[in-house]
Amino acid sequence: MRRLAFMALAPFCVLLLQGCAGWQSALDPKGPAADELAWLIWFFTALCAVVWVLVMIALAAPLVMRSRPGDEPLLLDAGAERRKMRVVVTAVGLTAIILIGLTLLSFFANRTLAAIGSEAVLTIKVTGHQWWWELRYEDATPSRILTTANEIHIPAGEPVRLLLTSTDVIHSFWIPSLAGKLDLIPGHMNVLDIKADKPGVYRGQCAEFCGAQHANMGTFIIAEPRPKFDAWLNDQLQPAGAPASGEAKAGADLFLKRPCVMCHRIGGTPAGGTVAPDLTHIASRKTLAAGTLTMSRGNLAAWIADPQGIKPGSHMPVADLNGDELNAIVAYLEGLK
Ligand code: HEC
Ligand SMILES: [Cu+2]
Repeated sequence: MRRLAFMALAPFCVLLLQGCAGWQSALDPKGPAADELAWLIWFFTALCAVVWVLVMIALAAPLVMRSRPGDEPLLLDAGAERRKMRVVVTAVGLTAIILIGLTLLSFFANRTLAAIGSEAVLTIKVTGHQWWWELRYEDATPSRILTTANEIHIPAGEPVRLLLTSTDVIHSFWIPSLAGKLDLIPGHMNVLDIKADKPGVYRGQCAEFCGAQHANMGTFIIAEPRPKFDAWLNDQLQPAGAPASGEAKAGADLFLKRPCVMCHRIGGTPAGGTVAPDLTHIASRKTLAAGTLTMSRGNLAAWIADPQGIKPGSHMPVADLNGDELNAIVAYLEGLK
């Protein structure tokens, strides 16, 4: 019987545990902030589980205890009353101690989190938009300030400071494998320090309902070894490459003639819009529209042809392009590595 129950439950346990792993899980920590939080989660859960079991036993005990013959329920026994009183006082005292203890643990965990960014090597301003992430890599030299979107590259093993704000509604930045969540609030700057112990890709998600496409507001942290990160940053700081073919050249001209140019920036061209993702190196990103589509020629075309079908309500209008025009624009953007 027991074996049968085990066999029936095993698949669920495996599923449950699998749900705890992966590139977007607070229970699969990949950095010091997430480590601290995962430890808190497990400790709180274990302690509260023990308390819950004890309370359930205390509740069930009187139900199963038989009254002895000769017991007089209405007769007061001063000794027994005192004993019961002592049990209640002890339980209240223990509850207070546990609550204060857990509060202290949270307090010290917060101090650990705050200490991570004290030696931050890099500051990235993250601005939430409905429904994508604008990123600005700060630098004292203006020519080395990088603007990009949705995909956050960081050097692995080094603390990074994120400054979080928003232009429209409240969003929440959450990369569960690396840190806790923190709100992006219009007109206000929040500070979140993160560090990835090892190179890897960690998925994040807007964690505050921010409108129709809230669920399609993903982001990725790509932690790389220092030399690879530096190379990436240098590549990204370059202006967009010149169109490589006649078709791409036609696409570049079209891009500048169409409304695209009002919203999007492409470095090194007159396109200077700032209300939509910077497209200077769009083809170097792994996804489109904040994790909604994977990057490919087909998906680029699909997105430009019908952004409202793919992400209804998003702030990119459907452009009036014929097949050749669409192909030309895609050929151009596809070359912006
Ligand atoms: C009114 C402003 C606006 C116009 C005009 C516009 N876009 Fe966009 N575009 C956006 C916004 C906003 C997003 C982000 C949508 C999202 O992810 O929710 C976007 C996203 C994109 C993306 C994906 C970017 C990324 O980082 O994933 C591409 C590619 C793109 N637009 C190309 C174009 C092209 C080509 C045109 C012209 C035919 C165009 N856009 C016209 C606002 C605009
Ligand atoms: Cu959001």
